[in-house]
Amino acid sequence: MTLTSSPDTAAVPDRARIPWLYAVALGILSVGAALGFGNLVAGVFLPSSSPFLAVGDTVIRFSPEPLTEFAKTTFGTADKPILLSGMAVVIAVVAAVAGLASRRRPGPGLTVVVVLGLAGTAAVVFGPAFRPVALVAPVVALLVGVATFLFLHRVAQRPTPPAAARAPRNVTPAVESPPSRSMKRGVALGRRSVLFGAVAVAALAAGGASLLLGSGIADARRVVTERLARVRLVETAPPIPANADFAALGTPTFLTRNADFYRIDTALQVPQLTADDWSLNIHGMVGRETALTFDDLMSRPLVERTITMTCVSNPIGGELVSTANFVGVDLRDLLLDIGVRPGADQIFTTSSDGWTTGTPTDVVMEPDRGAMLAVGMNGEALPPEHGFPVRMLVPGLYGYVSACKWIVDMELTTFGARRGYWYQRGWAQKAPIKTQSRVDRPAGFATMPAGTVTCAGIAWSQSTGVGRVEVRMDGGPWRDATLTTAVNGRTWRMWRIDFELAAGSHTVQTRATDLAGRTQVETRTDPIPDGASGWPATIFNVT
Ligand SMILES: Nc1nc2c(c(=O)[nH]1)N[C@H]1C(S)=C(S)[C@@H](COP(=O)(O)O)O[C@H]1N2
Ligand SMILES: [Mo]
Repeated sequence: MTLTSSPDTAAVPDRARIPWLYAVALGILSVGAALGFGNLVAGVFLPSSSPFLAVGDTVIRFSPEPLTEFAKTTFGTADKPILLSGMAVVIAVVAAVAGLASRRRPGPGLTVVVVLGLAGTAAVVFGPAFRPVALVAPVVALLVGVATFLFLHRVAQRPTPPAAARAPRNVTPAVESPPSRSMKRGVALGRRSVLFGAVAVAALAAGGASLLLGSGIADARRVVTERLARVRLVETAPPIPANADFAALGTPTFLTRNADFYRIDTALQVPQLTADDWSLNIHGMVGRETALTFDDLMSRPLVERTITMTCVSNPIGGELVSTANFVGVDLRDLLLDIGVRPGADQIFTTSSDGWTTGTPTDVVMEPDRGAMLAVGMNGEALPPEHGFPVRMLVPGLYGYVSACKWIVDMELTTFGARRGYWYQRGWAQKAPIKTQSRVDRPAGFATMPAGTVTCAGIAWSQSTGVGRVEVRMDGGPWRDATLTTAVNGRTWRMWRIDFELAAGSHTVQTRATDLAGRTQVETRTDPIPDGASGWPATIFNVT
């Protein structure tokens, strides 16, 4: 017996060896069809039940902290597309190997397809917010994967229908000669490629259609935006003065457009929660347990506040800081109504995708802190990426200990009783925002013309406010920069200053001091565990 059997000599036609290219395609198409249909079905039933995204979420949840930190700081907001692409490559390689392992018998490859399917199902089942309906998508994906694999395996192994079935028995060879071998080949390739191609198109169509399935969030947001336009605010944010930034010199604009607002979260797929579906369960050490609907929230007095948010992961000079006008309910007032029992030192919040954090109760209950449950951002409903329909905000605390997006649960408890997501991963339990400054102009390693060189940037110290920014060139004496009009203590403030500089390499450094007289710390530390410190230094050239 030979290892390679030609179609003519194979005793058992379905043991024919599949050409390697078809074997690779067999594996990839089976798994691709499974993922495409899994995504489509998830889109119809429950978006968070997509097996592919659930596996991604699981990868994030179990990634060691240094890896996630590396991903966040290296790729920023692109970390998620990069993770998903990486996963797609790994899965494609595994699928190709599965195909190659099944060039004769379907068994080995089929096993791999089933294992992948079960992994996707497990990721959904053990995900943060499992509901039985979430099983539909991964189970459909598994079945589609198995069926596609078996179907394509047959197609690949039986390129042509058996000769006997094709050629009429009693036709004389002289009249109609049997197809030559090369012709048979052509027919085989044709049929096989057509069927493989059809499966590829179906898988892509299913995957593509899942993207088109609007989640209804756009409509739900429009309704909330219109509602917000009609409400009477009990507290409005004063208009931002025209000279509140040095955007013409390269600082950010005072208010950050929603599309430009920095985004940090662990959600691979933005939770698809509508205002109608939303409710917030407030329980634990409270006066009376309360379940708030969106209407309940909107019927409370609504306030508008201009707040600068900062991420603890922001490195010196980093971009993870933005400012917006937020509309929502005053959180202190709400908690005073509900009642907080003595000893409840932690407000533990959970998002609809299972992320958690703990915020110090005493900070939220400070009369001037301005903590809120926000529903609006810069004149619109919260964008889905920023927590639609409701998120929490506490000026002066880094986002990871205060700013729960897609918030659905609030438990008044103690710090001893529950540990939030990032605290479990080595970050500080409490994290007030550190006074910081940043140089926006000149950009690092920029070349500026000799003479008067204008430097400009931002500084923040929520929720005290920036009182002073000092700047020095090449280690020289500190000079006071000109500051923009202060908007409020919860927001950043921009600065500018001119230097007369000769040609050569220069280094500009800044340090901010808040209105309570606390100066930005000189010692450089990493973001972990409670935020980066140190004076920024920007090197540039003058010619
Ligand atoms: N549900 C949820 N909320 C979250 C997070 C998250 O991962 N999940 N990340 C927090 C962190 S670390 C920050 S800095 C802020 C960022 O809010 P933004 O994306 O709206 O700028 O959200 C916070 N709220
Ligand atoms: Mo953050």
